Amino acid sequence: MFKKTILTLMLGMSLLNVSAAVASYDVVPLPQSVVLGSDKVFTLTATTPIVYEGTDEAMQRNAAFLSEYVEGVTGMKLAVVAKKEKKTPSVVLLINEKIEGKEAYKLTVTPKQITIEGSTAAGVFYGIQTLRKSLPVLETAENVEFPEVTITDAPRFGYRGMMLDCSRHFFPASFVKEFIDIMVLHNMNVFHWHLSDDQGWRIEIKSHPELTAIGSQRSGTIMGHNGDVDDGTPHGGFYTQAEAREIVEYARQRNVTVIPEVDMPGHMLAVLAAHPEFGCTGGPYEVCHKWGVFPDVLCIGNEAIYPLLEDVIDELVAIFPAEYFHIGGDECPNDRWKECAKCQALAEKNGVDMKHLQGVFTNRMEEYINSKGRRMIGWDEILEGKINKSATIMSWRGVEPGSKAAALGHDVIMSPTTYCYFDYYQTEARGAEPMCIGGYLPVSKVYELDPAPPTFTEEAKSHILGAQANLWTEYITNGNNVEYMIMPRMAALSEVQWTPVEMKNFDDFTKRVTRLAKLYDKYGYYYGKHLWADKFDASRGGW
Ligand code: TNX
Repeated sequence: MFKKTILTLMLGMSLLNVSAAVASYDVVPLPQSVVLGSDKVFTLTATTPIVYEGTDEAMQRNAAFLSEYVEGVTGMKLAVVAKKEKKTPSVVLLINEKIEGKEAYKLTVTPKQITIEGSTAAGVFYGIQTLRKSLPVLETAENVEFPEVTITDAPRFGYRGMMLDCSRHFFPASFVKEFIDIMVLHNMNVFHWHLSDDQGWRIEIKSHPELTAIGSQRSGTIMGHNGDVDDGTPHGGFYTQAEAREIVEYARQRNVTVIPEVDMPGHMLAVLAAHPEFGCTGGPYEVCHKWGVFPDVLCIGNEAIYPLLEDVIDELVAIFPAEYFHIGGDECPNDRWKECAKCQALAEKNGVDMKHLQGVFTNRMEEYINSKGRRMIGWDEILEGKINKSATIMSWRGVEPGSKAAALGHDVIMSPTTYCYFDYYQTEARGAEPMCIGGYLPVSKVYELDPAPPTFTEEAKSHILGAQANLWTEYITNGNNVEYMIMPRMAALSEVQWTPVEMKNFDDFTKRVTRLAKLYDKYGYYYGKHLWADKFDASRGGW
């Protein structure tokens, strides 16, 4: 019996050696320049050290990440060392100030050394991501051959975002970290955290414990697409400030900035449930069981709401060091304001009509956010008020609002439904798919987005910070489902965000994303299989 096992093992290993473990630079997102050298290779083995330069903590962490990645994919545990031994073939991580761009890197493979250089540790980090994705995905490997190459690379956009709605459904902090890991795998650097909506308030505010005590729990959820039947199952949860800080730090170590969003003055029923006096009618209100846009919003003519909002902002800016704070601002009907004496008085005082009243609120919030040394982002509806140029616009109702905003001189993040709404179906064959909000957004469509198209003036282009996809979670109740909705669409988005537009090619991407999907399999991620006839099982949908 024992002998037989040994024999099988030996056979297995010799088979592995036959299928030589060779790295491939066909990675996602496609780097700017990949120049292959001669036929020579660098052979990475379990004894190859990863050398980082000096005492920089971030560089040491980079080395540790690389070691972890290599182990995860090949099983080889590479040592991390602070000094290079002459003659020892090594992977060397270096800061090189001559490399232009703070996220740029150069990856060089020669038979003696793999070198990753960047002018910052973040640049080196992206070189590490490319190296990690070039590894062959095997059960175990004794060594991996890296063909000689010089890769020079930098992202097209500085803002490469993903939004996760944690209000409609709550996801535990451990899953939020996993979401960040998935972002890192796709070279993304901004996590937009949607922390409040009508259906739940999800962040602890120490000066207002009622926000989570009441606002984080709903007593049930309507079934189907706003059907008549409530599931009667309580749903709730919130992140403590300690958890939020831990997530911010986890993200920071991986070069991801976390931007919190508190959606106001609409989408606020969870707050009104705790503070009925802050609605125009006085309520009663409840944390919402349904999805949609609701007439009950904050009574912005009531001076008493502002200390609460300011307390929330104060506590959040202390947790989130990001340059930006997102105030939402979408889908805020003015039906109640029209009937409310306080809101009418506010409009009169500011000489605006009801249509432009939200702008008065937005500018006031911006002023407060600016006084905290931060900049404000809002969904594109905020453009409808007369707002300041300093506000950054997140364009979701198509590319058009963003194009208009950029022409007006606002900074813009492109996140149009037509390319970036990952809550939409991935296929038109909806039969066996998990229930979605609607729509149709295949991987190929995501790939088509150009956030700064040639039709924009150079001036307007300079205002496009980047692109982001949004995962609204009305119909997405657990982490597996989140994974299924974002991958591989995130891979397509990563080339929109990172790769020079003239190098994008969907057919070529399809080949490379097929390699990347092996890594998805290795990590045990759920993902949509619609691109692959051989993996697609019609009876199970894309699962
Ligand atoms: C619109 S996008 C919304 C969300 C919904 C989403 C569903 C935006 C700023 N508002 O409240 O969840 O559509 O796709």
